[in-house]
Amino acid sequence: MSDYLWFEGIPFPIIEYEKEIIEEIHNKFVFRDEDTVILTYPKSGTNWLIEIVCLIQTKGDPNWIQSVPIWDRSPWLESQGAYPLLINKEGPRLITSHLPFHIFPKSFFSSKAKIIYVIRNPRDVLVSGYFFWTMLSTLIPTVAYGSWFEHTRAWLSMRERDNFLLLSYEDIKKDTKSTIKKICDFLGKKLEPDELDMVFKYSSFQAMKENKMSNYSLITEDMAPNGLDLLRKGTTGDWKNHFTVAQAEAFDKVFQEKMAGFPLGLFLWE
Ligand code: PPS
Repeated sequence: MSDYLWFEGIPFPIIEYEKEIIEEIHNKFVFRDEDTVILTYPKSGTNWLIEIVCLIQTKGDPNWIQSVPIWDRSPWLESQGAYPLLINKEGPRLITSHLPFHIFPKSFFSSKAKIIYVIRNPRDVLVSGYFFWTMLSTLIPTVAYGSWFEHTRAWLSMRERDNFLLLSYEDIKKDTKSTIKKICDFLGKKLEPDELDMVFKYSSFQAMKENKMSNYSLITEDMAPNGLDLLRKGTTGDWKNHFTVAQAEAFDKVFQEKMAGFPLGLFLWE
């Protein structure tokens, strides 16, 4: 377990994270009402959402997403570098986080800051994470950020709040334009039809794969000696190519146990 930093029962990858910072964020980070947070369990479509929200902010103009790295446009709250950057940033902030509910900054719960929480079929999360984590130079033996079930159950308890928008990777994939409109409504933004087309175009899988500011090709060799393929496949249901029948059955059983009590309509994936 030496490749992890453990905090409040949650493992964090050792690179980029420090216990003191996570603790300070939890207790002292002050949310502002105009902040927007993209919150996910890893591998659920975080970067896709960041790209969409950035493009909504620029009304489809790709200049910003093509000139500034994605992690500077929407800094990762819990990472070492982001924290000083965020507290000194003026105006509305776009913030990314994978933090579980119980470690999230306390100030959020008394603010009007907005959260967009994206869920994805945990079977696909597992497959996506498997391919991604094995490309990092530190071998990661367990799941960073703890259990998908705990993360999802706790954050879903917020789903009726006005400042919380729940989306699923599968819905975004099925009808991207409707989802973009939904995000605009939530953020109080309005796009003309041609602006919406541009947001759609520049946030597509192919456009992101080719955008070096968003495809993680800027990540240094010491962290990922063979490069990182963030935009791997971008599909739903890839787990069927990787799970055995026995694994799929075992997963179903655990899913039913862990997510008992939640309306099944929340989890409409294959
Ligand atoms: S991370 O490392 O946790 O921040 O990863 P995250 O961005 O959450 O998830 C990566 C997966 O999202 C897919 N992705 C996309 N799919 C469709 N369209 C677009 N534009 C897009 N951008 C990212 C990406 O391909 C990863 O999924 P897999 O299944 O591995 O391909």
